Amino acid sequence: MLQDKLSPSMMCASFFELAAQTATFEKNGIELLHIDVMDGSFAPNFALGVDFARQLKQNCYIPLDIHLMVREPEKHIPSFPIAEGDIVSVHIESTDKPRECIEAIKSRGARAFIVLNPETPTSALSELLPLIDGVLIMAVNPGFAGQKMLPGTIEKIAETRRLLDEAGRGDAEIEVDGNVSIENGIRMRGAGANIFVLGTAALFRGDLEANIHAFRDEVFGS
Ligand code: S6P
Ligand code: MG
Repeated sequence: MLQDKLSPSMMCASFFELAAQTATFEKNGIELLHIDVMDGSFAPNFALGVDFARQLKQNCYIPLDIHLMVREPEKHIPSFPIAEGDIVSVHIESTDKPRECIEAIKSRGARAFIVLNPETPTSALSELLPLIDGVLIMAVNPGFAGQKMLPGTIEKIAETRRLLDEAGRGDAEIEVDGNVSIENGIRMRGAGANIFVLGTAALFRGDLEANIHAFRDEVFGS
């Protein structure tokens, strides 16, 4: 069974308390830090970027989970400070060169995930199944925190898990992003997700440490 992992969405963090918040994540064994990168075109907003990722890399030992919501990601992957243990996710619609992106990510020792938007069918993955390390499934349209999970998300997680398993890729992970509350997280995990991006729905409100414990208790049963 794949290891359950938490990946706090850093665009929801308090920039005024970043050092304290990342220290809390280290202390509580948080597995990944989710970094949303947008270009105002592929996704209708701007969020985090290369310099922010670099600062996190220099000041915190938790691996990075870089979510690229930009056109032509192949042009930007070389700028990011990635290494072994990090994840970089690329939207299938954002590039004509998904194989080049996957290779560029893997050549740096990082792990390559393909992202499926709510509207994107799982069939978009087919030729890439042997090459990828995981799939990031969007439960909301890219751009903003605080949205509601779209219908069909749970079924899509289950279908993706089935496709991966049938392709002999039981080792490939499924990450889910958007409105990962405790209630939704239980259903997402039941369908086969093992990496959970936590934003405003479950983490960045009130006491971070208590929220981490509550999510692990209720969703992972640990
Ligand atoms: C959305 C972005 C996400 C959000 C996250 C917020 O474009 O990719 O990573 O930051 O979904 O979480 P929540 O719980 O506020 O939906
Ligand atoms: Mg994201």
